[in-house]
Parts: sequence; C-alpha cells; structure tokens
Amino acid sequence: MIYDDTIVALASAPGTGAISVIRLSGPKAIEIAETLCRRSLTPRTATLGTIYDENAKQIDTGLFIAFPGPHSFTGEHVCEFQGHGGSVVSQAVIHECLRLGAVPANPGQFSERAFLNGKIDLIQAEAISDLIHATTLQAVRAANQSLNGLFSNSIERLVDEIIALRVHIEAHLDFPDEDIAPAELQTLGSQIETALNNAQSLQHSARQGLILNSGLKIVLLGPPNAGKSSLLNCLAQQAVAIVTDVPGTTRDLIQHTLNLDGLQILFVDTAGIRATTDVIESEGIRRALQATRDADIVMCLFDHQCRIIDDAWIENLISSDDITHLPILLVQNKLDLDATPAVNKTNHPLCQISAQTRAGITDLLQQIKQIIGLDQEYVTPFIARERHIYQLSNAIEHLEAAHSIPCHLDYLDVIAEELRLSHFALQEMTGTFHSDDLLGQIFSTFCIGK
Ligand SMILES: Nc1nc2c(ncn2[C@@H]2O[C@H](COP(=O)(O)OP(=O)(O)OP(=O)(O)O)[C@@H](O)[C@H]2O)c(=O)[nH]1
Ligand SMILES: [Mg+2]
Repeated sequence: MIYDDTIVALASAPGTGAISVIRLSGPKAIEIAETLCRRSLTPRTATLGTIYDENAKQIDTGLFIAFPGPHSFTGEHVCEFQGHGGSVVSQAVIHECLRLGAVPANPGQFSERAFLNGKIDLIQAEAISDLIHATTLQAVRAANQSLNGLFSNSIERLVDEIIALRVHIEAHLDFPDEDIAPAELQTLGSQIETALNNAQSLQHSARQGLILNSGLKIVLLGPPNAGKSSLLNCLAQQAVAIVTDVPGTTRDLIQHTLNLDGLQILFVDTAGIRATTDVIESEGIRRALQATRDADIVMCLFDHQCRIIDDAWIENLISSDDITHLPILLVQNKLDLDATPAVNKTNHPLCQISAQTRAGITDLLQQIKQIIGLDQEYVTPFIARERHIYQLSNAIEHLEAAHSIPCHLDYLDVIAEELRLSHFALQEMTGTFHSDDLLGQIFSTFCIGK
C-alpha cells in the first residue's frame, strides 16, 4: 500500500438513476463506512445501513460492501455504498465521507492505485476504460480479453525471449575469455529473428485491436456528380446528404457512422473536387482534402464517364504527388448505367457499385475489410491503443536493428544495446517501467470513480 489518504467518488454515471454507487479506497475506507452506517461490516457481505449527517438527519439508506485489502480492486481497503440514484443524495453521502476524512478522487485514480499496487498492469488498466467506452460487442469482447491479461501475456512472452537473449550475450560480454562457438552465434542470430517475427505478428494483432477500439474513418472523395452523397445515403439507408444532378451540391463534410460486423466506421462525404472560383465551394474542397489526411481509407469515386484510372488521376484528385501512404479504394459508381469496368492502371483495388440500386455494396464492404486485414472470420484477441502500437513499433525498430547487425563477436555489444532498448520499450507498454508523465496522461482520460 502506497497511499495514506482515502479517496472517494461516485462510481456510477452522474445524474438520476435507480441506484448510485459510491466508492471509497484507502486505509480509512472501511472505518469511514462503518462510522457512516454505525455498524461493523463483514468482508464481502452486503450490509443494509442508514447514513445520517452530523446533525443526525437521515440522508440515505442502502447497501455497504467492504473489501479489505489486499483482496480488493485497488489492493487497498475498499468500500462501496449502493444508495438511491439521485445526484443530490449521492453528493450528500460523498460530503459525509469527506467530512470523515476522505478526499475526492481524481479521474482514473482507483485504476491507477490498482496498477501501482500491482493488481493489474498498465494494459489491463487501459482495457477497463476501453471496456467502458466500447461501442460494439466485438470491442467489448476484445477489451475483456485484454483485461484478462491476454495482450500483456503475449508481451511478457516476448520480453522473456529478449531477456534470454540479453542474458546470453551479456554473459559473454562480462566474461569475454569464454569463447562463443560460431554455431552458438548462428543460433543467437536466428533467435533474434524469431523474436522479431513474434513482435511483428503481435503488432499486426494490435493494429486490428486498435481498429476495433477506435473505429475506421473512410473519406469519400471524387469529382462532382460521381455519386458520393448517393453512396453515403445508400450506406446509411437514409437521406443524410442532399443529392441533386447539379455538380457541386455538397459543400460541408457530412458524416455518418456505420457498424459493420462490429467495426465502427465513420464515413465522410465531401465536396466534389474541381477547379472553381466559388469561395464557398473552394472552402468545401479544402476541407475535403484535409479530411483525407487522417483517413484510414480514401474511397476515390467516379462514374462510367471516367474510362481510365491511373496514378496521375488520383494525384490530381488529391492534389498531391505523395499518395503512397494512403490506403486507396477505387469505386466506380453508376453500374446500372454502364457495367463496363474502367481500365485500372493503378495498384489500388477497384469496386463497381450502383449507389442507386445497391448493386456491388456487399463486395464494397468486403473490400474495406480486406484493406484493413479484417476480411477473414476475424477474432481479434485483444483491444489496443495508439500508445501500444507506438511502443511496439519502437521495440520492433530496435529488434530490426539488432537483427541487421552481423552476429559476430565484435558486434555483440551493439546487439546487446539494441536488445536492451527493445526490452525497455516493451516494459513501458505493460508499465513495468514507466514515467510519471505517462501515467498522468493515461489515467486522466478515465472516468472519475474508475
Ligand atoms: N443512375 C445512377 N445515378 C446515380 C447513381 N449514384 C448517383 N447518381 C446520380 O448522380 C447525380 C449526382 O449524385 P450525388 O450523389 O449528388 O453526387 P456527388 O458526388 O455527391 O456530387 P457533388 O456533391 O456535387 O460532388 C444525382 O442525380 C444522382 O441521382 C447511380 O448509382 N446510378
Ligand atoms: Mg455530394
């Protein structure tokens, strides 16, 4: 136990409801609860009690449950009070807790204490918040897997592989007189390669976990009248955007979120791209192009009048000759008018659809899943965040560096250093090694009471 203060917060959602849950954690948690209800509490057993204020006026009646540390969520003494779900009544209960010596909890402080007391690691703590904020059932399942330690265990296995390598190499560096046989060096090299492969496949799963967590952003881009707004309406199954045969109808960004087999997709309809002197349309086009910058997929739409699609056509549309980093999906619309496919001279996949008749829409959605690697019957085992991808990439970079160095006696110290840096990056993911800044950043995004 690290803290000598006892924190209190409303753990259920603020506002009016049937029941509210108020949570206390810290050395005085049970003492405060017992003072409040004037009874002694049996661990992990619900006890009915009435709370009175300092003037002996009744505030609320409800259930108290005490979880003596270390067998509690935070590892400290924890007590929960389930009372009537009104904001004034729960604030009055919290006020009494504060009067008896508790202090208000910061956002995420209960989870932070659970982490600092070794009850969960950082990835599990993040999974709690991700579970609460999950918008699809798949995301809920994935968050539960992370909470159960699946992601952390995969990282720990990778850490063990790297530790074994470091021990081997650093033992030799400490005792250089002991020779390492060439065959042994070769084995070391292939073990580094195995660790690198494992890290890369973990990163692949983590990317899918990130997509499940934060969803996808798909921007519909194309010349005027290609049918972008019609496609948005077709996907949304409602008239979200105005559709006319007047080129330049859409000006603002129009967004609609769709749940595709558990994947949250934000579709963004944009102004048709063309040369214009109209101030409003120019602003619309500027916003359209800006929206592509953080898109996960840019859908380039055109109709049957475009016969040849090449990289120059896309570069012209996106006003950039650097389109290599963008995942692009070419979509030929108005299949009902002309089913002849355009000549695709690019390396990007092309789908033919009709936003009017819905022909080809199932294939289009399948193609989206394929682009992001979720086309098979996918089981993403865990949920992930940008932070994990960043630190995993960091670990992979150092493993790649270690792997690129010839496994020769002269270079063992450089390899050892790269392995050490990779090891640290992985430890930062689980929080075994962390800076206070990192913790502050993570837990500040949590709800109060969590
Ligand atoms: N036959 C046919 N017409 C379509 C189809 N999709 C769109 N259209 C028509 O094409 C015209 C333009 O459609 P929009 O959806 O407004 O096109 P847009 O790309 O949003 O156009 P801007 O907003 O001007 O950039 C409308 O008259 C639509 O009815 C299609 O699949 N088949
Ligand atoms: Mg439009």
